[in-house]
Amino acid sequence: MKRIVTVQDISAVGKCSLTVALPIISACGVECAVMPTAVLSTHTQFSGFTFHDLTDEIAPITEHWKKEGLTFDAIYTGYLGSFRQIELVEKLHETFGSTLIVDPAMADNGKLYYGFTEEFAARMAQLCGKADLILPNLTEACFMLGRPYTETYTQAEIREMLRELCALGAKRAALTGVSYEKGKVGFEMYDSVTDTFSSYFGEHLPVAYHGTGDIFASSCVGAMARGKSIEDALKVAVDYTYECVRLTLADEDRRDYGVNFEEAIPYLIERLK
Ligand code: PXL
Repeated sequence: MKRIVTVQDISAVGKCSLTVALPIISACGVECAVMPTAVLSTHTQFSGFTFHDLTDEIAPITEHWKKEGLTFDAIYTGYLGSFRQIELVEKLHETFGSTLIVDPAMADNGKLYYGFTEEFAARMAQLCGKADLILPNLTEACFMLGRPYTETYTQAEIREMLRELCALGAKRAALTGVSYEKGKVGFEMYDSVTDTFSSYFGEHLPVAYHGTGDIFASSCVGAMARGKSIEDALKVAVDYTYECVRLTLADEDRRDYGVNFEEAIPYLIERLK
């Protein structure tokens, strides 16, 4: 069985970061070790959330894992809250040398999340430069490239951005939430190793739920660890994320802060067969 480690916060309520990465990656049949970076009462889109930083735990945990001779097939990072956490992730990567997958979770809909700055986005771009695969949405890509955010774009513009993202140093960049046609949404990826583009689109439901980026990245990582090619893993992520949103809309008791990813887990398991 493959073992990966994911580095992100625990938002106790909010259906994002570790509370989705751990169940989704486990459901894929992959061991998911966790490096929790902070504990929050909820994600930062709620008001009045509590926050307890765990940055000081990262180096000792890394040291212990090293002493135990542990190895990881991949390191997957999500929401990181500070410059120091990025630096410690770089150390973790130097220590274990595994495949690095970075979801630079820090912005959406043209805006940075609470607490982030343009300087942080520039530092995140440096971490992305060390990755085998990065999974930004369009807003995150624009902040990392210092480009203005626009809601409309052509495929040529997306491809230009993907080349620029790989010019940061990332081997492969997949832009998520890409839509060239009304009613369709998916990814476009550039693989700088093979100099090829690929894309895939599913049905676009006219809603925006928080946490879908984390669900997309987690299912992609799980599918890769199960032996799917990166392109096929990204397709699994598109289909699973769609299924999560579809089931959420069908649920009269749905929460407004996240999607019913749990209900879609049987679909994910089937989709991986
Ligand atoms: O889903 C990204 C995310 C993760 N963790 C925390 C967040 C957010 C988005 O706002 O606030 C704490």
